[in-house]
Amino acid sequence: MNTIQNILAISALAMGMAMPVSSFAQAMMDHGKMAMPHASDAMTDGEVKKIDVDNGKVTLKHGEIKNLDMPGMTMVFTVRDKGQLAKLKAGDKVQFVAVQEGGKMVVTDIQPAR
Ligand SMILES: [Cu+2]
Repeated sequence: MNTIQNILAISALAMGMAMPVSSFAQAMMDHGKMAMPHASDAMTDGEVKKIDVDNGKVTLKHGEIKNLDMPGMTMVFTVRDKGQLAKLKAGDKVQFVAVQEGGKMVVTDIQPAR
């Protein structure tokens, strides 16, 4: 092994030892951020305008959705669990949680307002 190869081998070894630790720490932090439920995932108030059980869609007139940075409006959401629509009807006041998923707005939970 000549000197150049030696230096390359040593620096590769040094980088190999240093890199995984920092990227592991970074991955842990990112993962923690993603997995932790946000305090801002609180439920949003809304009113049911229209329900499409077959397609799992609901039209909601909603208040400000803080976690999506969205002002109040009337819009269509996809509901993750279609079964949750069975107990709702147009005119019902609801509380719901919406997230952005693959460019779509998805309601992950929807309950009659108390
Ligand atoms: Cu909206």
